[in-house]
Amino acid sequence: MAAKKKQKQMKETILILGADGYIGWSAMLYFGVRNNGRVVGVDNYSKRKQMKEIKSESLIPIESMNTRIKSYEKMFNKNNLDFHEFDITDAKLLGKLLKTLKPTVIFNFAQMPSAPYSMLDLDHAVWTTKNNVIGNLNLLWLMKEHCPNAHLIKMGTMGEYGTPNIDIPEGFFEIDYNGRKDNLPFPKQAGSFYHWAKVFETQHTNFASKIWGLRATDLMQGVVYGVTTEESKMSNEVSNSFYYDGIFGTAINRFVSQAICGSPITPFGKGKQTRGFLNIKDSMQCFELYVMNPPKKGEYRVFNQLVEQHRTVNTLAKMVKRIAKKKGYNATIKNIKNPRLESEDHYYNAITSKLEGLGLKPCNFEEEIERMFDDLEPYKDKFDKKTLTPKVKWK
Ligand code: USQ
Repeated sequence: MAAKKKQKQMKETILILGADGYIGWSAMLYFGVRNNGRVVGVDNYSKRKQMKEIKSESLIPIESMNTRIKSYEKMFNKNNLDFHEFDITDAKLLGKLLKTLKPTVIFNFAQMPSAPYSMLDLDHAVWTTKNNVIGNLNLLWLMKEHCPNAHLIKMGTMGEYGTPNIDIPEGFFEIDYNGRKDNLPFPKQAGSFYHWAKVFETQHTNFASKIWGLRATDLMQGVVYGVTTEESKMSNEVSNSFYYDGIFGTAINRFVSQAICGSPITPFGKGKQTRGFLNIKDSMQCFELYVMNPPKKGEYRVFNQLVEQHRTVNTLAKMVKRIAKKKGYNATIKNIKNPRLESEDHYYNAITSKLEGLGLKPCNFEEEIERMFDDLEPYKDKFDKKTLTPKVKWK
């Protein structure tokens, strides 16, 4: 397996911004174990605060960062993880850390990840934009000053492209217009203020690479699903968060939760919306492949990071229902009024050949969904069904 073969060779100083999140904490553990250098996390704990704000919580209890790191040290007999609590929109604090740490790889996951949260009201749209766009802009500017050779791996989203009626290339495409040709960024048609914030981050990153020679990997990630990684399943003290509510819960994670807690599975509207999906473990493997295969100085490159595509939410709902039956749950499906404004029946075909070229070996989709039932079963009495209802409307 590609990921294992390269394990011994990794000796980087890795900075993970957004280290307390669903993806960030999994990455802290993943690289902590596999990297022979330091792995330093930063987070402002905004997600923990937002869960209180929306009166929900991670289904799986999560420990403080201190406890998580101490447990990691005992479990893996390594002491290469560190953590700093601060907000990367504070340029002074971020600059100080970059100057002293001199990271060789920087992951930027320090973004508010929910489309509905950004559509709650004006304040939330503004906050999302400020948090996500300014945080990334600070990072780009301060990388230029303190660690211009570091490799930035930035979390973008497939949602930046929207759902065009043509194939979606990896960031750029050749266009022939009025007899002239050029290789241009693919048009962006995001569907929420969250997704638009990602578009701005993408444009800033591309521009900063061009003018300052930064190396950057921008990953257009599909919808991530799954509960545990190889490391986070080893002990409750290093557990990862899991959200299923109407604001932070995403499609498959919600569908499996609904099946377990006896609520109908809810495709929105016609349910023919198609997206690309990948397991959280696939996501980790992709990150490792980027670290092991960095871009050249001044290179800005884009990967479409998804594995399962051409899946409508109706198809996913039926698949989850079938697997639920196998696991002893009698799930039902109810298409509900779509709270979002989005195309509910459209063409969708994203090119993903770059990751295939790097040797990604994805997990088996159905097996992983089945595993989710096993992972969530111990928490089945903890679901708060009230929070499942999507309440944020686009209009
Ligand atoms: N959907 C349903 N029923 C539900 C929940 C969602 O039909 O109960 C539908 C939505 O209408 C949408 C699709 O499923 O058409 C995906 O929605 P989602 O909530 O799973 O994901 P999304 O809002 O698109 O955002 C998530 C992450 C975000 C990431 C994005 C990748 O929250 O951080 O950027 O997935 S992508 O969707 O490819 O843009």
